[in-house]
Amino acid sequence: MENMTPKIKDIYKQVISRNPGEVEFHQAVAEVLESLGQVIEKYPEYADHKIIERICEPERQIIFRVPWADDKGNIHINRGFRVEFNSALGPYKGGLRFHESVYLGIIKFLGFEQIFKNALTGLPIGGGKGGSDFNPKGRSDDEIMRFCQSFMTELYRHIGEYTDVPAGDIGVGGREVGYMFGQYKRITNRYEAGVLTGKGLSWGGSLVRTEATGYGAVYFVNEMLKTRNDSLAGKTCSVSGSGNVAIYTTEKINQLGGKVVTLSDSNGYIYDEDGIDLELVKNLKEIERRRIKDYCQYRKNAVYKQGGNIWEIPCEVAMPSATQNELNLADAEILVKNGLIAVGEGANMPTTPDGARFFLNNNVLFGPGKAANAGGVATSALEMQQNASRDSWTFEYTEERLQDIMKNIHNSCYEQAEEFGCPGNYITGANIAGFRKVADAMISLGLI
Ligand code: NDP
Ligand code: 2IT
Repeated sequence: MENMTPKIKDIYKQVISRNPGEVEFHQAVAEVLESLGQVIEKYPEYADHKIIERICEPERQIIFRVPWADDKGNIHINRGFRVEFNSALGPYKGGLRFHESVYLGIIKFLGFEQIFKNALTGLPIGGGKGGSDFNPKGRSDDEIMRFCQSFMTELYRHIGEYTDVPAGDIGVGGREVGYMFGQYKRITNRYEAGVLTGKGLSWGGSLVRTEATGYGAVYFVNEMLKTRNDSLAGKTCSVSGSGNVAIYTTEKINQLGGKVVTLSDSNGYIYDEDGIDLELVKNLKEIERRRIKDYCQYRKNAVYKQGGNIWEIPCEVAMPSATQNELNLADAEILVKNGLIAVGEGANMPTTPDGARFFLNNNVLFGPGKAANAGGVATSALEMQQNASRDSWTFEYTEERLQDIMKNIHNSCYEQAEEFGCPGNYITGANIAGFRKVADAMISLGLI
């Protein structure tokens, strides 16, 4: 809060008192508002139109009951959410998260971030997010299906290809999107492919969507490195998580000549000094749905550290790709001491604010999530384009578009940071670039 102008600080205080207890949401709002002081000074119309106050208030918030029965017939009640945050630039767009930690504050932080991220892509998508406190771990396929069907039985009335287009996030991948799309189609009697993204390739999905977040994050890091005449080739990299984003981050780093030596899950991390064997990881995680520690059964040089701190492993590039606040100030200090030069946030808000500040103060290239991980949602928007034209593009063409989009995002963050007097600060650059796009559209659309 110390970096906010007095006027913006007042707005922030109101956000806290209107949304009590939602600490992740407060954190995400603070990070954006800290970047906006000079913007409001230079463009007073944003203040006249109360854009900041309006942007912090979701357009609509939906909370609903999700009842389902497990394989033994026991009944469970979960809570479902969809926060439709901002539709100035297009239909609400953003993933669904199924994780036991989900509550309104997490969905709101993710939805808020999504507004600016989606604006940065340059594609016509507004911001939203949803999910449930459902814990999918250890659940059978049938249980997952019943849960997804129950979830969609309420959600279907709120979404649509011109209204709100969900996709995956933590705990929601191709399998879950399939069950939800099936239920949507059944209830509505409409094959409305553009209502969800992250679909299977044989029924309306896009090539590269599965890879897009990880690939895009690596492209972003490579663009940052280019500004210092450097590249990923030969770099030792640490990636956290072992889900969708972590796997395809690892794949693209390998393709660009870097070496990933770690992966993790919520129980611990693996360290493989020879470089992660990605085919083994894909088999364990994507096909067999096992834990990352099992990797060490097949790779004798690899070690597993239960409950360990992944950021203790020396690396030049760190790509936190698991969850929010997984990298704190103490971790940042260790990483910098060990020779870190760049961070690309594959996850949403994985670095704590003091950790991020430490990186900036120590000349580490820092790609914030809303810019670095925008490749996933950007490719979702490409999936929507293909659905609208009933077309499907090749892998090469789609990947080329993704790469262009990531370059453009990098350049607009870089340029906005320069324009507003903080060169190399991609946090401020991303916040300002995203904010201005949405703010200008909101003014044009009138007081709605
Ligand atoms: P997955 O469900 O595929 O994988 C999540 C990974 O993160 C798992 O390894 C999981 O471990 C770990 N993880 C989740 N929660 C926690 C936690 N509380 N503490 C420690 N580890 C945790 O999700 P994704 O890979 O899709 O998402 C990862 C991150 O990337 C999230 O922040 C998401 O919001 C973000 N993101 C995802 C996009 C996408 O397209 N999928 C797009 C942009 C951002 P475990 O199995 O033990 O839970
Ligand atoms: O955080 C994110 O950008 C996502 N989970 C992807 C959202 C999407 O609509 O593809």
